[in-house]
Amino acid sequence: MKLFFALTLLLFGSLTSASEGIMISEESAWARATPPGSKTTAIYLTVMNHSGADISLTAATANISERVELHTHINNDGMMKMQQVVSIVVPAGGQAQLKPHGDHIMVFNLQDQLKQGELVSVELTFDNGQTQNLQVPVRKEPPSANNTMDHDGTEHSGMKH
Ligand SMILES: [Cu+2]
Repeated sequence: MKLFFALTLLLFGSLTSASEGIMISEESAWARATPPGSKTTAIYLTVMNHSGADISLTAATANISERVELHTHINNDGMMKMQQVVSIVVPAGGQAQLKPHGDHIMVFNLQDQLKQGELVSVELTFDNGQTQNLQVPVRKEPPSANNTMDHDGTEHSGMKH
């Protein structure tokens, strides 16, 4: 029984490392700084899939709240609205960009204000069995000036859920 378990681990380990699968672009990751009193924020990052099969992000946790959800935006009669989703697909050989006005990791019930320069510990779980841990810096704006920026820093603060 012990041997079988060890063997399974070995097999699984070699399989996942051989296929590489998911990689997070760490420089793309950021959590939005919050104004005082705000209970929600969002985390954005780019996920790359180096495997030949679609992989889905199925869960996210963060050390700043018990309640973290995967969200997207939908266009509802010209109004952009946030909506919870069960997973976010990262296409085979492609990437998923979590960014403002698109898919994002939503954080509720914030206890403390998030300030620029702080770090959030995030764990992502994927349906291929991979988990990824990363430290996400808190920022007021996206890390790259090349992003399609609209300087909408209030995206989540006025949202109703
Ligand atoms: Cu949201």
